[in-house]
Amino acid sequence: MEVSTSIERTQFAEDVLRGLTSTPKQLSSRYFYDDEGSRLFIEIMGLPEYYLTRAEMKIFTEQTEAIYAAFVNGSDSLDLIELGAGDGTKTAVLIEHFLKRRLDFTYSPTDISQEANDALQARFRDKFPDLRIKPHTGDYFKVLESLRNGSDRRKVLMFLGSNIGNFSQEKALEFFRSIRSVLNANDRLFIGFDMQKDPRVIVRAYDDPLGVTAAFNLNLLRRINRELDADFDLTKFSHYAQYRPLECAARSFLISREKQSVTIKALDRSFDLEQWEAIFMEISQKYTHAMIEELASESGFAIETEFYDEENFYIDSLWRPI
Ligand code: AVJ
Repeated sequence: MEVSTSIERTQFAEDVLRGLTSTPKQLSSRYFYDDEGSRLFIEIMGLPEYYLTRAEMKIFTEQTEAIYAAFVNGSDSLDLIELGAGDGTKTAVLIEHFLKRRLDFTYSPTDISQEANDALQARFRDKFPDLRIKPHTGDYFKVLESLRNGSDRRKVLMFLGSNIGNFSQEKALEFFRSIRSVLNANDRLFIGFDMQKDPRVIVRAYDDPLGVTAAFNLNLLRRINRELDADFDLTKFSHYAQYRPLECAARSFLISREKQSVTIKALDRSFDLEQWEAIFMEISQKYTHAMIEELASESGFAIETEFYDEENFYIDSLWRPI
């Protein structure tokens, strides 16, 4: 059971207040991942329409040695740090290979969820008894600060799963710049990007016929009901996903099917929704190669090596500080 601290809950309440008093109304996808949300996301990763996980997994299983070689690149040891590790399935493929190669390395999964970190650690201890694992729990930015050290042991930071897609372009740039500020010249950043493709393929991935993605979005309303003592009636909302090819952006919304008022007791107020009013829930940015190059150069990196899947659906890109 996830127990959030009162500081986290206050932050959540503040963000919900800010979002529901904004025009247009919005809620942040960073709050999707309570226990039920994390479970639903695992279910999404197994859906045939959600190609992202499979594409990245294929890159990891089919190009393991090339990824290993690019990470090591002459170093005799490294610290592998994963931001937002989740269930670590993809990383397990790399770790298994690194151990087989007898590389001297540590693995530091970092996640905002203590529960996710504990579960990952238990599973990896079991699966890889020789692995040196040092999990960090907390916000990405706090974890980054703890990485600022003078050690010249090579650090490879991984940010997989196209998690970067949930950031606006501006936030993504800010994030990469703050990573850049804690890296040494010999360190590397390894990022998973979901590429621009047939818009229909993208829309299907975010609007699956079983409605798992709809449930994943609606679950945030349930979380607000539970944690902030609200009365959202989930049956009065429907999930809507779209893709805008000119911006390469997939967005999802919850649409109020009727005119209604919702009360959030923890905020001591009510919010009115018009019939068909949309609450903006999530951006899942897709990328062109030019966008990736621009992000890298604007944040002080150069692209060193890239790993594509065979459909060119997805890229794992290795960046070097410049
Ligand atoms: C975890 C952010 C990569 O945007 O594709 C999946 C979350 N949202 N289905 C994504 C998500 C709807 C996912 N990321």
